[in-house]
Amino acid sequence: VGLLDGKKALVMGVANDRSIAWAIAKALADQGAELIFTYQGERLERRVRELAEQIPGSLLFPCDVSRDEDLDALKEILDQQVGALHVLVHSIAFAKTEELSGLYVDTSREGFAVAQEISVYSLTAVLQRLRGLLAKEGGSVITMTYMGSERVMPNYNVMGVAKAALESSVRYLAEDLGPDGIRVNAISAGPIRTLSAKGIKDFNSILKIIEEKAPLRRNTDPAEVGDTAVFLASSMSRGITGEIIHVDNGYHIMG
Ligand code: 0WD
Repeated sequence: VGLLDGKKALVMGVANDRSIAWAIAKALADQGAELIFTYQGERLERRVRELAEQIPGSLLFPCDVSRDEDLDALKEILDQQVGALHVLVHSIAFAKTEELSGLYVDTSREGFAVAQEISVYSLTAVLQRLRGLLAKEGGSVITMTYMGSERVMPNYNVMGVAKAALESSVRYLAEDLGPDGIRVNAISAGPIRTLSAKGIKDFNSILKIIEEKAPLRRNTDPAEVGDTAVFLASSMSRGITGEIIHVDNGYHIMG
């Protein structure tokens, strides 16, 4: 028997097989969860469909989180097709490449707004629509953050500020949705080489430093994030909400 038998999980943010969302999806499916994927748009459809097909029985819908009509359509189709939702994985972020190098002080108004809208507000926007489905049998919401929210990391800039806002949203959302039996938590993962990470300048040197300095002397394996997501999705973590769990081989404790 799996820890997530009979549970339905919506996973948002698979772009390719390196995406953290994909590692989480595989881990949830291994524990018996039924999966529903969303992809950002046509550009990603074929790739995400090929991945989704590796998990028999999974569903797939488009959803660009910057579009209210996409979010409304997602709510409608899920209301029709699933009786209840137990897990929501939000693994979505975006900042313009030009904001991820140089000085934070040079962030543009537009670059700031886009990073906040896609990386922070999208979680709230999704929950406005899906809280009803998540409340039916109790739900667990998991979003992805990074230590650049707590400390200054070179080049992370506007995304660090966005992640700070995301972590704060996790706490406000946990309070708002707690009475409905919905828990909201974030995983703060160590750096992982994904499509998004490509946008961050000098990513390789960050990985090297972590290998030398993290207490466990290695970088984060996406499967480690997946296993923590299983814990947060399951009733094993039923007493935990509003929490940020670091899955970074301990790097965040180091001076
Ligand atoms: O080191 C890392 N990779 C870390 C990532 C360390 C700690 C946290 N994270 C976070 C990211 O900030 C993000 O919140 O994990 C989450 C997932 O990121 P990822 O797996 O590293 O990156 P990726 O595979 O690129 O998935 C993020 C996806 C987008 O990919 P691209 O690269 O095409 O922007 O977020 C999705 C998109 O598929 N996304 C959207 N989805 C719907 N609507 C939108 C949108 N408007 N914008 C981006």
